Amino acid sequence: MKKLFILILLLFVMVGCESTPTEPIETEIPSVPNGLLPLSATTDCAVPTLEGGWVCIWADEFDGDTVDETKWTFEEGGFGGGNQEVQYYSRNNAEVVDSKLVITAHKESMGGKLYTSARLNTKYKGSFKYVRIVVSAKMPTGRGTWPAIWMMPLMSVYGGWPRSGEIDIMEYVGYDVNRIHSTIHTEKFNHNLGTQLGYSRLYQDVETTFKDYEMIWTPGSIQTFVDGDKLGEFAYVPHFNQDVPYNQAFPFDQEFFLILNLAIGGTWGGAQGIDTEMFPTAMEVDYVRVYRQDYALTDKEAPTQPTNIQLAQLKNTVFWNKSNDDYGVEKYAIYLDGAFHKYASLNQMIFTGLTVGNSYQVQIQAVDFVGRVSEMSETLSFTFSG
Ligand SMILES: [Ca+2]
Ligand SMILES: [Ca+2]
Repeated sequence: MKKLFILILLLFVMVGCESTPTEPIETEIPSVPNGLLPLSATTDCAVPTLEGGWVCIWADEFDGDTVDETKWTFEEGGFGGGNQEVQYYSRNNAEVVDSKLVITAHKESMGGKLYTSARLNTKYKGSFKYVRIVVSAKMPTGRGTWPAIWMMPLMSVYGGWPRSGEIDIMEYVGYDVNRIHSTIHTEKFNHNLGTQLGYSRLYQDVETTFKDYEMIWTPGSIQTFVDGDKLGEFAYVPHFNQDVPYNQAFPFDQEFFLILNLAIGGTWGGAQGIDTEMFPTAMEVDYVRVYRQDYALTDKEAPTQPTNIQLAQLKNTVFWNKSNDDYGVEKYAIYLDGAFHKYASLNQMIFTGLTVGNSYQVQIQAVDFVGRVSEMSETLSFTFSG
């Protein structure tokens, strides 16, 4: 009896011990030069992290009963998307069914148009820069369809289309079955000039199976993928763009928002007419996930020294070889005569407002996302010409 009592007492003591507050487990918060903290994944993303330090910061799994208007805005009307498209966009053409966004085009008259469809964007609700976006989607069927997963600039700081850029992660025209396109438009490279930069490739079963349409966007680089297979790669190369400010070639250093739509007809989608028998036809989207690199946890090394700093064809402009870094160079610090002057987001700098005829000693230092800096570059002597 006494033994049993002792045993029970011991059990109580042990349980008591376990429930006593203990020291919190030490989680090591990395100390980085610019004080950046680790990211927390958004709770509504089914895949909160991806290998390589990517953390989901925005997502829609389309698990509700309706389109979540805290994340999406409907663009409604018969404006034709700037491409003479023939649909009228209505919110009635988008619904959430079985954890998927379904955008359906119908043959029905509305607002002077013969067809209806839907277009949604994340403007002011989700804007992103230097992210990885994964969209699982299934293309509609039919000649005359033109669905897209694409991005437009939030603030258009370099001016109206195409000066502030457009990123077409994925475009599809129904008359060219199974061919996926990926394109960027900028002031120097756009479809009005016939100079847009694009890639396209044939895939299989894009109208019957869901595929991951993906973009990885880092400073000076945009890559696109279909089910992990690289489709497009766009990079800023200052040597080949010496004649223009970097933003005319590559304005992708600003925030962009996402757009999902299914256009009917238009300059491209309607190039081979519209099959009036195909309706209704739908693009389905299973999820949209946006990831950002968790630099605070992943980045361990300083960037390499910028090299080969030289004068560009464009006056008062210098460019240099891009620095390498374990997780990317966020910006370059430009020094004149040993004093900090300005940051440049890519490896080109146009000087303004200096003293005409004065010579300056230019040096460049690369800065990564956690604030680690490279060694200072060699010096370039440069005379400001006004
Ligand atoms: Ca889903
Ligand atoms: Ca680094």
